[in-house]
Amino acid sequence: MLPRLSNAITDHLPPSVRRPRYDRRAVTTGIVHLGVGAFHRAHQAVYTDDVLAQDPRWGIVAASLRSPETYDALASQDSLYTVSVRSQAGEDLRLVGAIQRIIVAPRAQDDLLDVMTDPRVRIVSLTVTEKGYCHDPATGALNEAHPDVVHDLTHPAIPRSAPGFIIEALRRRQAKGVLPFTVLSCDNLPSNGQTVRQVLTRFAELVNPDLGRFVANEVSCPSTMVDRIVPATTDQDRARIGEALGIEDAWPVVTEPFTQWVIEDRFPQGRPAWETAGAEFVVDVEPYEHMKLRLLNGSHSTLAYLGYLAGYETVADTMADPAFVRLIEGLMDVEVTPTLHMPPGADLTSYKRALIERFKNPALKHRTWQIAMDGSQKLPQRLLGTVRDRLREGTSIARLSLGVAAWMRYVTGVDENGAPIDVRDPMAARLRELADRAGRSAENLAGALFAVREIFGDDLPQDSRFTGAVTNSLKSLYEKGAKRTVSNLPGR
Ligand code: CS2
Repeated sequence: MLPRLSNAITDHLPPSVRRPRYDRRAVTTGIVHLGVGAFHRAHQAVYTDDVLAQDPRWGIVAASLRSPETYDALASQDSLYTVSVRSQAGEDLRLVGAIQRIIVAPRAQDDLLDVMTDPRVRIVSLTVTEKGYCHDPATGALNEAHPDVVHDLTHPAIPRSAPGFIIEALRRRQAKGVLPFTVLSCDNLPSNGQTVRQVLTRFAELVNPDLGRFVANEVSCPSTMVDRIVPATTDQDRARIGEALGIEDAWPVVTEPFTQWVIEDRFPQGRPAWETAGAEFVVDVEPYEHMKLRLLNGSHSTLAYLGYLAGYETVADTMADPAFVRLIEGLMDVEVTPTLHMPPGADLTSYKRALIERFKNPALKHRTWQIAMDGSQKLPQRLLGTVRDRLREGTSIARLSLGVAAWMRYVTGVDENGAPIDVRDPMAARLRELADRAGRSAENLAGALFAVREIFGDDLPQDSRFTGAVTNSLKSLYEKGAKRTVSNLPGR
């Protein structure tokens, strides 16, 4: 049995393993992070870990809003964990100490709200995934009928949702005369700062108009573009990393060498010098965010649905098929790139070349099934915004439509061999019911799904160029299957 990771044991690690270069006991809490998943631990927490060596005021108290899993794994190892960076070149291990402690929100609302009210906390950051914002994905507006929103408005002291915690904490800060924190969304949403701001302002208005004005006028919500591929950790990862460390880490995170963080510099109460760790501060994040959501995440979702249907387990497996590489290159070059408006100096050609290599990284086991999750929340910003821009220009949408059709085929819940698909999506039940009623007819299925307004809005179902292209692709998926449909696509 290996000894368990803890503060006391870090001196016994192999010398090649980097560890916190600061005294963890001297760190104070400056950030509360909601959503302590693998992505946060391999991204923002690493940038913050770098900064803590110069400035100990930015320790992170991280909360999980749902399951106690991360707490259960990390609490008894002093919230320390390993970040493994994997590529064909090998594996680089590093211990991260930026997270001071973890709170399981559903059983400790008071504890979390107390920390969020502490004047030393100046940033509340979030990675709660698209669905955690309780918004309508097509419009970005707060979904006032969302069960968690309804709950949090009637029980403000024991919130469930991220907006519920933030608004109650801001209300308490306002009542005590404590300046508000900056809200930093690190999720893959379009204009994530504006989206979170819109959701929070409306939520606060529903609590009371004065709080609504306070949030609208006093709370800064800079937008960010975050990028690092972080697949779910596997038992194999745990075993391999444990062996390399000579120490058991109950939940290491595994990621790629690439990392990027572009942030709008609007932090009235101050912020860590994340630029010293490689983050880029800009006035307007939107062009970077479009670039990333449309090129990376749009390709990812397309690969996830088509790759899964074609029987591929991981993104790397899918990208080992040259027909899929051609599809993604065509999608990026022909259909996405003309919709992007980058600042001078941005090099899209190398960005795209690097993306293809990142997707091919065989050392990462990024399951197509994992990326396929929550498609109803992802499609609008990953594919449909691009579709709208293309339709406005009157240009082709063949590959974008195939991605949308593959999502439709996927949410039927039955794969090409008749086996069940475990569809994870907040709308899964509704989508499944529509699919069951439609049967195996591409026209019926596409027609039923186009009517889901939260995804397609009011405009797209009216445009026969879009509905026609998606329906044709769906027909091909039913008749020929995903592999042949992709192979039959023309080149760039
Ligand atoms: C992925 C993203 O799971 C998904 O939907 O597309 O998590 C992706 O890996 C990250 O956005 C990369 O930065």
